[in-house]
Amino acid sequence: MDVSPFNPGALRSEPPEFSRSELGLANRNSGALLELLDADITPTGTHYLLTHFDVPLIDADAHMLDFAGAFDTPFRLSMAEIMALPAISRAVTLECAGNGRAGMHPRPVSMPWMHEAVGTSEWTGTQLAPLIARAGPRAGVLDFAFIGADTGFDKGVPHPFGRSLTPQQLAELDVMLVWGMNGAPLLPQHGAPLRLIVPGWYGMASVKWLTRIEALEHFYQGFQQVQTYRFRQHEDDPGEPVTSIQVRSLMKPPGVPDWFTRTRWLRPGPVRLSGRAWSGGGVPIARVEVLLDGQWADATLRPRPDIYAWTSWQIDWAATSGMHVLVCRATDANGNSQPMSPPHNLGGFANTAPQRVQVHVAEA
Ligand SMILES: Nc1nc2c(c(=O)[nH]1)N[C@H]1C(S)=C(S)[C@@H](COP(=O)(O)O)O[C@H]1N2
Ligand SMILES: [Mo]
Repeated sequence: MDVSPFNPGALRSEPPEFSRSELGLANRNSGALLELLDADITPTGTHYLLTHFDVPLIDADAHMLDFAGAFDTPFRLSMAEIMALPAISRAVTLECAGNGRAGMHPRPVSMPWMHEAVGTSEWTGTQLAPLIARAGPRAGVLDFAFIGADTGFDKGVPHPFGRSLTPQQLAELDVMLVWGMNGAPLLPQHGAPLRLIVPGWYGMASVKWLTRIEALEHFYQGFQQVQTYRFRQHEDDPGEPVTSIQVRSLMKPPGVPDWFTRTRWLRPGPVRLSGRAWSGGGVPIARVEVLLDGQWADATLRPRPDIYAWTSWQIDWAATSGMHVLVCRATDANGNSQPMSPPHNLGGFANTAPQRVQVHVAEA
C-alpha cells in the first residue's frame, strides 16, 4: 500500500489530512530530490535533513569535544586538534529510520517521509576507535554515549539529543568523527562543526553537533536511545532497537512531472530507467527488479564507490501508450528483499515497501 498522490484510494483508512504539526516538520526536514538520483554523491544542499529540535550555531574555533566518564585518561579536544588527526574520506549512504513512514497504515503521526529521506555524501573525518582507545575505557564500561549540543522535549521529556553504542558495536562499525562533507566544512544543519557518522546504520545513530562522549558503566538511558527508535507493537512493548539499514531501492522518476501530483508524462518508445539500491552493514546489493508491464525484470547493477554507499541500477523499457505504475525492489547479498507490505510498528520505522511511480505515456 502507498499513500502517494497517485493512489488516493489508499487514504480511506487514515486521517484525511496531515496535521499542521506534520506539515511543519515536513517543511523543516527536507527530503532528497529523486530526479538527482543519478549522482553518486548527492549534491550538497539536496541531502535530506532530519533535525529533532533547533539547529545550534556553534563557533568552531571555541568548540571542544569532551571524552568524559569512566575513562582512565579523560581529555578534551579542540577542532584544530581533531582536524590534525589522520583524515579519511568515505562515501556513506545515510537514511532516516522513518523513511517511508507516510506509507504505513495506520500512519504513525511523526515526520511524514514518503521515500526521500536518503542521501550519499563523501564524509571527511577521522576514525573514532583510536581516540576511545587513547582515553582508556575502564574495564566495567558497557556503553558509550554520544551527546549533541541540541536540546528539546519529546513526550514531555526534556533531553539533549543523545545516542549510544556498546564497545562491541564500536569494534564492529567503522564509526567516524566527521568535520567535512563533499570537500567543504559541515553545514550547520548537518552538524557543524563535528558529527558522528555510523556507516550502515540508520541516521539516528549519527549524532550531529557532537559535544561529549561519555564512557558508562551502565547502559545509556537517553530518550532517543530507549524511548524511541525501537520496533514496538504497542505502547508497553519494549521492542527491538532500530540499528542497521534495511534493503531498499528508489527510481529516478522518468519523463516530466505534473508539478502538483508528480505524476509523470513521457512519450512512447525506448526509455532508460535508473535508480539506486542500498542495504545496511556494508552488505552489497545482489539484485534489483523492476515491474514493467506486469513482469519483474532484472536491472543492471554498477559497482558502488564504497561498501557503505548505494549501488546504481538501470534498465531499458519500451514504453507503450497508457498509464503505467513502475515499481522497483532490491535484494541484498544476505537474501533480504523489500516486502510488498512490511510489518507495522508504532514508530513507523523501516517501511521498505517499494516505491511506485505512476507514468502517463502519450504523444504530446
Ligand atoms: N544532535 C542531533 N543529531 C542527530 C539528529 C538530531 O536531531 N540531533 N537527528 C538524527 C537523525 S534521526 C538523522 S536521520 C540524521 C540526519 O542527518 P542529516 O540531517 O545530516 O541528514 O541525524 C541524526 N543525528
Ligand atoms: Mo532519522
